[in-house]
Amino acid sequence: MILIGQYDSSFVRRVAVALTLYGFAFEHRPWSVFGDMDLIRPFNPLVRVPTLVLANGESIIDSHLIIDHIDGLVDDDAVMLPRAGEARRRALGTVALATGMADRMVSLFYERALHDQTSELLVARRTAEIAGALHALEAQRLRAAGPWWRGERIGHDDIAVACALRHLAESLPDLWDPARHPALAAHAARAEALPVFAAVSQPFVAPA
Ligand SMILES: N[C@@H](CCC(=O)N[C@@H](CS)C(=O)NCC(=O)O)C(=O)O
Repeated sequence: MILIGQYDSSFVRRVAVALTLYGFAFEHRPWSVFGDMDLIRPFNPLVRVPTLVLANGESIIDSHLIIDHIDGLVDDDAVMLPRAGEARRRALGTVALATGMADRMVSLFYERALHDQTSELLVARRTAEIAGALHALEAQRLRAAGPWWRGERIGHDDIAVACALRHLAESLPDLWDPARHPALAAHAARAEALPVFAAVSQPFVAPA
């Protein structure tokens, strides 16, 4: 398997953390969606990361689909998401909130960085959406008593939130105040202290 994309993307990072925790060997191509567009395009016409290239040459695009694929390769006792039922729906809801917030972060970052004239309307909308997602995630984390969202074992929901928070703190630092979201800050610190998060990391690089 080949994983394309840089670890400053929370989407790429959550896939790499999951692959590593599951013990899957993979090659990493830290290609940039700006500097390495021509390298990425043959594997993903949308030129987005993460893209996972399988041994048969098939590409899987989008972190959700990649994680769905690798979850299908592991045993029930190892999988980091409930297979069915209300627990699955809730965990996926947390993943959707965290990755949806990251989508809004990417949109806001591009709006600020790539447009000569930014849309104040869009900036205001994205800023409010990110604040709303942080508020909702903080409330969820406060309700979760254990070390991780669903108890003693780390899951895709925990990984998605931690990766999104690091991505936020580095790409849009003015929007992240740990003092306003202490439960999320503690969650991020617990995740970032794990060897896998240290190994799968890269400081944020703005598009040149
Ligand atoms: N829904 C996608 C989002 C992936 C995404 O937005 N990746 C960004 C990097 S953080 C990207 O490829 N941006 C390039 C672009 O949109 O042109 C996923 O979960 O994989």
